[in-house]
Amino acid sequence: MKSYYITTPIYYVNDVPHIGHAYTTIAADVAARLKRLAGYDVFFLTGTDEHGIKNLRTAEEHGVAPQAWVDRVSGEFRRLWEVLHISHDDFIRTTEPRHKQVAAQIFQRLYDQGDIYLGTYEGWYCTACETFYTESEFAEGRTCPVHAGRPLEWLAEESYLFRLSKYQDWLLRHIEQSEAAAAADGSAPPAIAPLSQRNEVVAFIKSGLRDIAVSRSTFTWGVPVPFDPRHVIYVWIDALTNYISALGYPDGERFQRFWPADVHLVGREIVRFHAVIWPIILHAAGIEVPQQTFAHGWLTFGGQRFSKSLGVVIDPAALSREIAAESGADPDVAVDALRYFLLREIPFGADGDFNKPALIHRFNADLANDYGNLLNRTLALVNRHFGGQVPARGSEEGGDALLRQTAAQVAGSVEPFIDRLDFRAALDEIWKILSAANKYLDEEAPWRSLREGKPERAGAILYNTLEAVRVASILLSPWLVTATARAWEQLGIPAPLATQRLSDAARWRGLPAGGRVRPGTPIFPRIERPAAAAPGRSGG
Ligand code: ME8
Repeated sequence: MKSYYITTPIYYVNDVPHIGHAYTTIAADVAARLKRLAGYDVFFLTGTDEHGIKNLRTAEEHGVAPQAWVDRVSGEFRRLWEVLHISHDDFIRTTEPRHKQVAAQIFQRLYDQGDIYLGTYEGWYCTACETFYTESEFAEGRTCPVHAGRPLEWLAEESYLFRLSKYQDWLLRHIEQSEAAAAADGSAPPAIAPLSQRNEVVAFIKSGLRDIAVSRSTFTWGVPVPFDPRHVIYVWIDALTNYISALGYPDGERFQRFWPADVHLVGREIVRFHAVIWPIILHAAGIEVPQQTFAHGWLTFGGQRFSKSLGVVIDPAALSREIAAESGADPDVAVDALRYFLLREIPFGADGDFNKPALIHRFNADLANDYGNLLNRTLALVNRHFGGQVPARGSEEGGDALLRQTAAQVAGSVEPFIDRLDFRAALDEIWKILSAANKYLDEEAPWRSLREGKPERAGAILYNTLEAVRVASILLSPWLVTATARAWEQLGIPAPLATQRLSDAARWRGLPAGGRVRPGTPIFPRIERPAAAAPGRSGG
């Protein structure tokens, strides 16, 4: 069985999660679920980044001991992931002993081989990013290039440094080789995607890598440097090792099974840490490097990046509750709508503005109409004219073959889009089935066959339409976790949706005839009210 290992960044616990964190985590979840559907042995990791000055300062501001603070906020992340139906296989926290031990071990190894040395480090630092910036990177007035308007702090302290510069040429070669392999074989991933981010990273490397500070000595909230307890490991070096500590590096069974990672999914502001520093650390330590870092764009609101540090936040759980209240949908179905919307509306990789009217439009047009109503009206006809039993398949005629071909073609084409993390194209593809099925039902018009005294043909048309819904439901299940399970119940298929694979979607006429359908209330009731302003926004 082939394995697939996908990660999200581990999030800082200086504050509760917002929709930006949900965006990455939902994307990773959809990819993980789709690869499970495709039959892969999947490991999906997320977690929290709990050390460093940023978390420490927030705990102090709240008058709480740092461990108590990070326990609390890390719990908020886990609770939100439950609400959003995130199916991670593990949740790693950098304050756990299993992690600290690996971070220290890697650090020791790099020191023993001479890649880490004692010096002093001076520079301008952004605490929100936990990063030093050089003059060429400053935004106006010596402010942070990521957190608009935030002043940088001058830091000068004794620090261990890592010989990043030594590995510059290796890294460029590695990136080029991965791209040559990808060009030769479409299924091999380039080391950095999308191309815009790759170009930015390569230009950065070519401008000359400098050795970086990898320890701090002015506070103690971190993993102690094993050979010099006056220092703690710099929070980014500590955090990056989560991707292997969670697998039980070096001897764990999971490490053997899942490393190297297939993809580290990150926001574009942290692509350099993942695509420059992390592969160099791994390579220096003699560990295989991940296949790919994929840096997606920023979710913005009125053009401003969602960010607690910037004071622009939406709580995804509150937003889902609001959608549920406005539509009358089940709260879990409202969560599905949010999962769907975020990955349908914005091309993954580009920045995109969050817009609630657009969400409502997608809810009504795509989910309530194209998917939900297709199921409702077909089941109503089956109920009325066939006593609630899935009619017989009949022989193929009229538009049947086209519908069958569309479904088969789509079922076979979704996975490669997910391998490229092109969620939008994957959904566009799946929508071909729903559009074809809606058109098919209208054009084949089973009510006409009934009037003409051809109930078998009417039954066959309804059968094929339900079959298209069956195929679409399997393919949509990574996005619409609850709604597809409801649709599945209504179709009355005995085998649970959770046991289905992509191969079941690819098999036309898999719906058992004669089964009893169970029409229920509409899964996605239309939202009739005009959209209110987006919730949870605190000053800008
Ligand atoms: O950077 N749009 O943690 P963090 C899109 N602890 N994605 C967003 C977003 C937005 N407006 N806001 C946040 C850290 N994200 C480090 C990571 S990994 C070894 C250490 C998502 O809490 C996106 O994935 O600041 C971004 O990279 C991440 O949250 C930053 O989370």
